[in-house]
Amino acid sequence: TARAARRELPSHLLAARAAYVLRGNDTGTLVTAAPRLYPHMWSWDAAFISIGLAHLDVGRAVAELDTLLAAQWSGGMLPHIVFTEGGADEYFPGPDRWGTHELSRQAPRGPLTSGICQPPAHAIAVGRLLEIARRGGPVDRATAEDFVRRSWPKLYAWHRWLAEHRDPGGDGLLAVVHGWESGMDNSPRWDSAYAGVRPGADLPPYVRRDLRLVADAGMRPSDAEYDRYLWLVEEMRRVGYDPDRVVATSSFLVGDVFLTAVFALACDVLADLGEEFGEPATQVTALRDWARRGRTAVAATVDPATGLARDRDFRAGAWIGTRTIAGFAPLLCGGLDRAAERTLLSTLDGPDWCGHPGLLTSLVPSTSPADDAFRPRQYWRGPQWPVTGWLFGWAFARRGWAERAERHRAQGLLLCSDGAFAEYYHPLTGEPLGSLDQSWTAAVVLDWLC
Ligand code: 9WN
Repeated sequence: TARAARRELPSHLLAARAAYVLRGNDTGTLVTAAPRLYPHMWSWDAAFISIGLAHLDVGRAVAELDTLLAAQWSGGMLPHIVFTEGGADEYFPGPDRWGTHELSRQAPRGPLTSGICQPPAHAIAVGRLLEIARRGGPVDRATAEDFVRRSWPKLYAWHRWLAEHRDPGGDGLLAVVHGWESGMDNSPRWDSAYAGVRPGADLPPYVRRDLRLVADAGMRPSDAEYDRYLWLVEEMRRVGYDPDRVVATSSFLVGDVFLTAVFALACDVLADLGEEFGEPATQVTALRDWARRGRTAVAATVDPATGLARDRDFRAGAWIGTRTIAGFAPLLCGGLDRAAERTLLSTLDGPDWCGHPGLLTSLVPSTSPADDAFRPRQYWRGPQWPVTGWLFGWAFARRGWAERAERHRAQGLLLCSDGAFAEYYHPLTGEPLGSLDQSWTAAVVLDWLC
């Protein structure tokens, strides 16, 4: 069987190797998302990475988030990439192609950043970091508590930016203007919306660098997809990354149900922290309100026919009902009535999803193995991602589903027990795919183990 063919490291070696990966990818002020494929800091990666770092060194975990927060745009946006100095030519699109420092007054002049965002998992990370630090000594505790006080206003500004600039429907369903913002770049979720993105003849030429860095180009998005990714960047450049003009003009504008669920969760975590640390009551109330709106909006996307949550293509005025991991967004943040939630949980456990007989482990695959769009080796079109596994497990624990959370943790560890810390895994065989020694994979494994 697939499992018998895999090597499984014992926990102590797995933990040691995870720590080694995080240390190895550490440039001093930031841990790159991966050693070669992603030589910079990514926003939501940094959140998960800081959780892993907290198990090794609370001060270093705090420094990681400080690096990200230092790159915050003046309007509040946390950029999806913070570029490392010197690594500019190693990843495409790099700072020159984005040109944010020349085109936008809101962008920092240094460090250089991309011009879009990613799912707001940061408050969740801060909450977890604080929990971990409080299990340590007084110095760790003070370091983490001081950090919460320092970072809270910045995280609040980030959440406010999302609520103010990314709710085009006015109902709490937050929109993305690029598939990269979802963190699930080439998920079948985005295929129909990308079909409406027509790269202009004046798209400046470019050379991809990612294809040389994976074992097989079929694990990455196609060239046709990349043309669209770059065209959207071009559109944003033309409006100087002004947040409202971007939303008004981007040919891609999609209500992202998964990002909205993460936002709702993160708003509640940030509100909890705000209450504990005596932050302004009006801001705590605003966070609770955004959380409630987010949960309601997520629940309202559910397709009565399938019970799965859907994204919303604002440009086409249509629901997107692909069978992907995002369909389970309501399980993250809650908001469904009991019957609908029970239906969704049994879909999750059923044969089209985690109960599919061919799966090596029962982590949620990025796309249903029973769907025609399922591609088990290709990125967000089928593989299991340890990091989304962590997020579901953490949310299940928060929702009081201890047994489910524990099962998730055990299955995640089984998937990652080969010690490759792959970016994603073949759900049927457990083959490690994409980048190896991926930082956020190492981080979530450490958190699962400690
Ligand atoms: C584009 C860093 C990032 C993750 C994303 C993942 C992938 C980038 C890429 O890598 O995206 O942002 O070049 O493919 O899809 O979730 O944050 O690990």
